[in-house]
Amino acid sequence: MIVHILSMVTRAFFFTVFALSLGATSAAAQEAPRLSNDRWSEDWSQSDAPFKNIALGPNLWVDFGADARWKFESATTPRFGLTGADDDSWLQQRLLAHANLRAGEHARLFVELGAFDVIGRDSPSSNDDNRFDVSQAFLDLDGAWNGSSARLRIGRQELDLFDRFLDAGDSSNIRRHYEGARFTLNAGPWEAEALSVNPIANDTGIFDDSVVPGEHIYGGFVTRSFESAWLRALYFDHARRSFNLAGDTSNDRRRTFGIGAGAESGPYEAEFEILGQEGDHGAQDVEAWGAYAGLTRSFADAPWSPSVTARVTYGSGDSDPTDGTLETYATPIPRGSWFSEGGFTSHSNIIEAALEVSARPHSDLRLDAKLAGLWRPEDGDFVYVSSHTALPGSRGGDEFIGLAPRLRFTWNPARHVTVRGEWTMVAASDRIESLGGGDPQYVNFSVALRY
Ligand SMILES: [Ca+2]
Ligand SMILES: [Ca+2]
Repeated sequence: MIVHILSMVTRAFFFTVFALSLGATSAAAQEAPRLSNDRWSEDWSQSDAPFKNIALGPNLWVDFGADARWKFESATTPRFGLTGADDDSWLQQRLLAHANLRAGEHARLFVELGAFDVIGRDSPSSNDDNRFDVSQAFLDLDGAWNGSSARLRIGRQELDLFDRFLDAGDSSNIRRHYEGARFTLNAGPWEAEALSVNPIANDTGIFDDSVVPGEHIYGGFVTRSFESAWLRALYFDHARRSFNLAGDTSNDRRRTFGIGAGAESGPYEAEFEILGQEGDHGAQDVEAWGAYAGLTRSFADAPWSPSVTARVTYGSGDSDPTDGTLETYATPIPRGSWFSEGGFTSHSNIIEAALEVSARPHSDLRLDAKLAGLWRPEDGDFVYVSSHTALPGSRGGDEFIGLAPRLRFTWNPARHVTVRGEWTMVAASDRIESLGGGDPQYVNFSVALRY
């Protein structure tokens, strides 16, 4: 433990000295892009900031960059107190450094290395610790013609595709990584994407991460944009080995078909999505579906420019465990933080009906408050938490799970600094209490530096 803390502190010290020395010299940066979670997407080609846009040859440039995040998390009555997990608090440290080598307009190599530590956590997660490893290492080949463009990306990479699934897992200390190929095409109002990837299993040693055996995702989507609307069709095939769902651990292979649409009109913005799943879970057939609908009203001229969103998120549950058909929805790579970072709610067997208010008291500060009601569509199926973890004994009884408030803030006191916090809980239903459970509560606070 002491050695672990010393090693973590030493790394943090050298990293901070490095970051501060860069920050001190970067005031004169010109044409610097917005710093993004997707560091590869930043265009530094017009910048004279230190360590960016360094010419190596007549047609060769390199950008260097780094990220650090320290995040405190605390969980009280985790998983409704029904899985034997005790109250827990811990500190995460994420250190990343990347090089972006650009060869002309048509090729680039992006390599990102990371070191990750968590201290003080009693029940560690597989996304906590990694002494040193390759987070991303990919080659991009780009082409452009008549206003259209195409990109082939090959290698280890992150995916952050949709609001509710295939997300990068940024709330965890270590993000999700994949190995494979991804092809993106932009042509006028059309965007199309096809990918075939294997998820990477995080291993705590140095340069020892490798693909998850038996897990594979392939598929893609097509989006058509209109003047103030968009329409999308998607298809993904996801295979998982020994996947535990609805009380049965089996190989799971499910194909997800979906359509989504969004539109804006004046201060209103609407979005919907519907997804069907079919495939196999062991000896059972999979027949499941998920859906989302949301409507936002913005008040751009009012103080703090607030907006109000009403939304419903749905994931089907299994009505009968003995009928040979598994109806529990299990989205490919779910974005847990869609509900909250507390992990109280999963996309499986869920109806979340929520009202959210967002406001910007200042251009650098965003506040969000959400109140959600949580129900199960099928009382014959479990209550699920985290990704797809079933709460023991939760089959049967009332559908209502509880009321979940959430408060969040995001503050950018400087261009290179992001401070975030979240508090959330569930006022658990009588049904949860009758099982011996209670009200789970979660809070986090993080400071992130980026160069
Ligand atoms: Ca490793
Ligand atoms: Ca069934």
